[in-house]
Amino acid sequence: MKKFICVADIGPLDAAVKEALEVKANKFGYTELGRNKTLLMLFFNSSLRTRLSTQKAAMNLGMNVMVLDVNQGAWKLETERGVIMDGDKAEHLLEAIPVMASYCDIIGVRAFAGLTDKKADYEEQVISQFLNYAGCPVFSMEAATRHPLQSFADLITIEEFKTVERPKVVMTWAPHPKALPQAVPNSFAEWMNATDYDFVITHPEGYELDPSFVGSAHVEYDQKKAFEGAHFIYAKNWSAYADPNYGKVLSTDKTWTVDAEKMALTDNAFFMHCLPVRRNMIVTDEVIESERSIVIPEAANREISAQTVLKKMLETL
Ligand code: AN0
Ligand code: CP
Repeated sequence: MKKFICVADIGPLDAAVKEALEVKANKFGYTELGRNKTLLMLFFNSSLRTRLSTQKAAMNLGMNVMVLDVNQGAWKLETERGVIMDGDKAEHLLEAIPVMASYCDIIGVRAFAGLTDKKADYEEQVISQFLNYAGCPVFSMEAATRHPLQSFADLITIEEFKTVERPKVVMTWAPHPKALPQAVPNSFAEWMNATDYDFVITHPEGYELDPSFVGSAHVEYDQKKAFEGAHFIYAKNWSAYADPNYGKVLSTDKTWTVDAEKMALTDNAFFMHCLPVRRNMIVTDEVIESERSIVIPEAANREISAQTVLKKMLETL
């Protein structure tokens, strides 16, 4: 595998999940694969899980790991071509990418949507430059429009916890004080649409996602109706996608917070969230602390999704 940006890059999902579960059962069975191979992880944005789980995954494979926080200790990088660089950015990505690639074998990049220029975000202006100029395998650690390592971990988690063949999975918008990207919900929708699950998205009016990600999902504006009979509730906030409100917070309506009363409408559903989560905005203390909350095993599976992706990349080096 030369790139991991979207669901299509991993191939058939049943085979990918099978491989992930094999990796999980035998994390240290592939330590020779990464010997003398170096992973560079590049962060334009903060991270807890992605940083630690991906580093751990690479170490499980015997790799060496370098982590660079752009904007903290490195030169600030210009990402747009043609800009007169008389501001605070000392270096251009077009030099930085081949230089960084010369020191490593695989590059992981985290570069969130800026949420001001929809076209630039949805063209994946930053990660596509890595794909074009790195000359080595590149994977997304959350780019402008998708977070595939998260969605892969989510899928593994659902496969582990499901008790019916085709579970009803409901992705619900929930309130948050700050504008967040659409990457996590886009990506979750993309992966769920690639399964045969019954997949439903619920959100207030104005929070419609890019139709190409919504795909064949059923959109239900009545959150309580959406929750009826659900086996998994996947909560997430996102900012508006539709013009003229792209990147804006349209509502912080706490009647959308996931609470015990709404969970009672489900078929004893598991509660999921990618984390970090703001308690009593997105979800109540009671629900996230309940025995049906699987946010911790979900986060633990980030190590497994990352190790599976790195393994597949190392196998093609
Ligand atoms: C980010 C987001 O919503 O895309 C990262 C989630 C994995 N969340 C925040 O910035 C709070
Ligand atoms: N879920 C996730 O990607 O978390 P971090 O932002 O902490 O990496």
